[in-house]
Formats: sequence, C-alpha cells, structure tokens
Amino acid sequence: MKSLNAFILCLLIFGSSHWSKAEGAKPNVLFIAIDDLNDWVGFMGGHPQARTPHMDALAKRARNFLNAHCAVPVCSASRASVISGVAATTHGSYELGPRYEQLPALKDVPTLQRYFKNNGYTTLSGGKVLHHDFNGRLAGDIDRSLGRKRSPRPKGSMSRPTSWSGAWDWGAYPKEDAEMADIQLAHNAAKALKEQFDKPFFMSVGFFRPHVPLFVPPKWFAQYEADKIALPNNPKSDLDDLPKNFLGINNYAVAPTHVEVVGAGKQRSLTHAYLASVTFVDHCVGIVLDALRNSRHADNTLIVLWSDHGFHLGEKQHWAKRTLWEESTRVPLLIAGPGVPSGKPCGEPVSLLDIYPTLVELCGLPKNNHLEGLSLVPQLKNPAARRDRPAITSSYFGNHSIRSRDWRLIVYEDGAQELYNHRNDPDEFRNLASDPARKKNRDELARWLPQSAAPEFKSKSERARARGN
Ligand SMILES: [Ca+2]
Ligand SMILES: [Ca+2]
Repeated sequence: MKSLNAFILCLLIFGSSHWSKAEGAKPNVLFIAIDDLNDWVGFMGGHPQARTPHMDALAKRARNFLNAHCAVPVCSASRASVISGVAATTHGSYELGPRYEQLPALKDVPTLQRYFKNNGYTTLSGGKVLHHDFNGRLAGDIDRSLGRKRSPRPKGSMSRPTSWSGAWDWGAYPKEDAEMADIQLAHNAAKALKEQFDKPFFMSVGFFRPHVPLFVPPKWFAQYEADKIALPNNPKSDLDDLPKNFLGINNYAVAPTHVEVVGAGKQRSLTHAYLASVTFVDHCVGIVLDALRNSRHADNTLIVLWSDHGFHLGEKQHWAKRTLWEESTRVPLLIAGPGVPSGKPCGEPVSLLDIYPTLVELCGLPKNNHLEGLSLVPQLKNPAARRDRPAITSSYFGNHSIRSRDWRLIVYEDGAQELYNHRNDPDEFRNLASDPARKKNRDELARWLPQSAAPEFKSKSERARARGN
C-alpha cells in the first residue's frame, strides 16, 4: 500500500512538473478575421487577376483549406458561430441580429477568446471580430484593445446610384493609407507583437475591408487596369433550373440586384473596387505577418486567417451574400505555425465551426463540451486525411446546404432542392436535383441535413419592431 502511495505521489509530481513544462510552451495565437473576403485571393484562384502576395506567402507555409465553408453566410451570425463554436441551428441567429449576448442558447458558452483567457492566455483584440460595433460579449473577454476605429467616408455619395443603400458606395478615398482604420489596426497589432508577454497571448485582429463601402486609397485602385478586369462567366439561362422560391431567401437585404448593377452600368467599377479592397487588406495582413516574423514570437505563434463568408459579384446573377451557393459559403481558411507542416492544400470539406476545437487541441486546452465542430488536427498533419462529415451551412430558418468533397446539396424549407457536381461544374450551373441518375448522391448528402433547427431568435426589441411598435 505504502509503495503504491509512493508510486501515485511520484506520478503526481512527474505529471504536474511535466504539465507545467507543457503549459510554459503553449503557443500564442494570432487570429486574423477578414470581413466579406471571398475566394478572390491568389491562393484560392477565384479571380484570375486578384493580387494578394502576402496572404499567398502565408498560404505556402500554412495548411490551405480549399473547401472551407461558413456555418451561416452573413456577418454577425457567422461570427457568433465561429466564436462560440456552435451552429445557427442551435443558437438561432441567422442574420445581423440578434447578438451573441442576446442568444439564450449561448448564455453559458464561453467565447473562444474567453476560453483562452480562462486557460491562462492574455487576450488582445482590435477591429471587427464579433459584431459590426465593438461592444457586447466579446468586449468583456479582452484584456487589451488594439483599437476600435472606423475609416473615414467621403461626404455624400461617391459612385452609387442614389436609389441604392448608403452602405453600397465605393471609390478611391481617402488619399492616404494612414487614414484607414485597417492600417492603424495593423500597426497597433504589429507594435504589440514587439512586446514580451508573461503569458501566452491570443490576439484577434479583425479587418473591415473588403466589406462595403468599398473605399480604399487610390494606390490600391491603381493596382488594376479598370478596362481589363475580368467579370464572372454568367450564362443568362443559369437561373432557369432553380426552384421558384430561391429568390425568397437570396434577394433579402440591402445589396442591389444583378439587374440593378448591370442596368446602372456599375458591374466593372464595383468589381474593380472589390479587387482594390482585397489587395488593400492583403497589405494590412502583410504588416501584421512581417511584424510577427521579425518578433520573438515568430516560432511559437499559430496563425489562423479566415473570412466570415464569401461574396457574390455577379456570379449566379447575385450580389453579396446570404445564398447557399459556393460563392457565398466558401471562405479562405489558412492555419500555420508550430506543428503545422506546410505543403499540399486540403480539399476535405471543413467548416468555420472547426476553428475553435482545432485551436483548443493545438494549444492543449481542456475539452470544451459545447463545441459542435471537429478538430482539424488530422488534416493539419495530413491534408489527405479523410473526413466523412460534410460542411453544413444554414441560411435563415430551415434552409441548408450540404457540401461534401465533390457535391453540394441545397434543401430549402419547403423541400425544394438543388444538387451540383463540383467535379465538372464548379460554377454550379447545372442543377441535378431532379436527375434520377443522381438519386444516390442526393440521398447520401441528405443524411446530413439537420434533423431539427432552432427557430430564428428574436430579441425583445426585434419582436416589438416586428409588431410595428
Ligand atoms: Ca461579413
Ligand atoms: Ca443553372
């Protein structure tokens, strides 16, 4: 008995000292969120002219997840999903509101940043990480702010037809980079990376561009020749094979319709502004990555770079987000740092919900039982590691997309369906849902449809607004 006790004591001492050693070696995390960035980046090949040298260089030394999808294709709901690790079908936020802190289902779910803070990390955060504004749940989970400014806007409108939403404006403004909030944020992050920390850090950096309004300084517009910009292939008949109700969810919100954009002669100019904004934000990412590379933290910092959803610029005759098509659900997702071998990209279907459990595992934090995603550590070790679970995206209550390695199934609330074969139809032109020869593929994907979904949660004020009060 005595010797058993001594053995247990030995184990405890060894275990504890071993654990503290591992604790001391915990990697830092640099968490870079980009707003509304689609696959128009060099490392995803979504637009042949997109120039993103800094992110491309990161992709070369990262695991580049080429088949990554958001859980909800709209800002706040997607971010609430990433930062809680919980899907909209559980938390019930499918739009710009309600907010994380208003959702009863997330009441006891710690934000990713809070979870790291509770487990010995210093948390720093700047820019847009969770909501469009800077307050709310996340603010209390952050030890230090890296800045919360917004970029200046010109007086009046610059390029938009006056009938469009004020958010949908664009142009070469302001004159200098230094006036841009994203640049200031990048420099604040770079400055913080020069410091020594007594604990590992979790630094969140949330860039606003290429979210509308697409104002960036003239030098970024000058990166592209306006009259040579390629526009997406967009056959007129594409929408003929879609269920009639698809417009119901796809044309909600403030973005102009394709007919409005083309009718106003603005497609090329908007596309130019988006590409200019993408190259601008790439420059901001470069400032932060250069600072990290030249810092004492270079070898001990995990980098996660992601966007909250994709963005249509005319593909499938649609603008902006909220659809369940590839251009709206697919996002950049790069993970790099200690223990992540560089090399081949990963084509397995993954979800932004997977970021939280992946970071928990990579940093050796205790398991968080709220999380609904899967750790990507197997795919970080081996990009060919199979993953059976497809990426599931939900847009508004009852509409879901199931994206596997090669297929996408969309099922709307009323049962209408779309099915696409990505092996030979990456633009999702041919809806195969009614093809009897594809029944087996459809049924295999349909097994993954959520069996239940939380109704859209409405806060008290939203319910009052809906009643017209
Ligand atoms: Ca967004
Ligand atoms: Ca079609």
